Amino acid sequence: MITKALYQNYLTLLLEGNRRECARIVQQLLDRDIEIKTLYADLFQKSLYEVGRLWECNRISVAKEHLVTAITEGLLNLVYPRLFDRAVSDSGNDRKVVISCAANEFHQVGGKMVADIFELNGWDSQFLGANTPVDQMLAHIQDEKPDLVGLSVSVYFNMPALKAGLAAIRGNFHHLDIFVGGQAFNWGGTEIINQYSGTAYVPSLDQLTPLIAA
Ligand code: B12
Repeated sequence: MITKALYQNYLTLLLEGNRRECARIVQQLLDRDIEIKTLYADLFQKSLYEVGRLWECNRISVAKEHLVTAITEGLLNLVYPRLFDRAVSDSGNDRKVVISCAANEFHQVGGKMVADIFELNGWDSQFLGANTPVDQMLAHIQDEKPDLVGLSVSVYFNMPALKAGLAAIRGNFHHLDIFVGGQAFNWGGTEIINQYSGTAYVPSLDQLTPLIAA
């Protein structure tokens, strides 16, 4: 549903900082009932990865990268009516998931997308955002008693922070299922997951399905 031409047009507008036109494109896709996972992966994620590549080879500034991210975070909110419509029509499943970035992890878009996909499928999903200190996350889990906890890590140097988070959750909540994801795993780290029982690595939105259905 997202053609090459549409993607290229969107990317150009995004890099120009034209959020009005970007919003128009996204709204049109939503009006045509695009699958949310497709919108997230094939438009938002794909364009942000490209922006990261352009930034890495010095073809765009840090300021532009920030602008693009801020626009994308705004566009995610256009999905809200559909998110809660679906969640309400599914009348909820009484299951709760808490999703957070690891401590010191500032990349929050991916984790938010994951939270949205759970919400869309009738879960009560709580996204704690970037850089959540471990003690605060533990207190939140204690208060909310979720069925599942997800942790996001994008930069490889935050793997020790992820490990600390996993150790703390497992140490305090022995039977709580945990799932992790994010680009840091492109550089390794699955051996860390194997040290904590009941913990799974989920590489993409598509592969969330078994967890959502469980
Ligand atoms: C925007 C951005 C930032 C913003 C983030 C702001 C925000 N509000 O999120 C800011 C400016 C803070 C930032 C900072 C940095 N960044 Co940056 N950033 C990016 C950029 C351009 C986009 C990130 C993004 O939103 N991607 C889109 C989302 C949708 O993709 P995603 O995160 O992969 O999520 C998907 C999956 O991974 C998965 N997933 C993600 N989380 C989870 C969690 C669970 C539980 C599950 C199941 C799945 C899952 O599902 C998502 C949907 O499919 C990327 C480029 C890129 N390739 O992504 C670089 C990138 C991630 N950044 C990078 C770097 C190096 C940095 C800095 C170190 C730069 C610096 N020198 O300061 C800092 C680190 C800050 C920190 N401590 O975290 C590198 C990381 C490379 C590496 N080797 O680790 C990248 C890849 C850029 C590059 N090409 O080099 N960055």
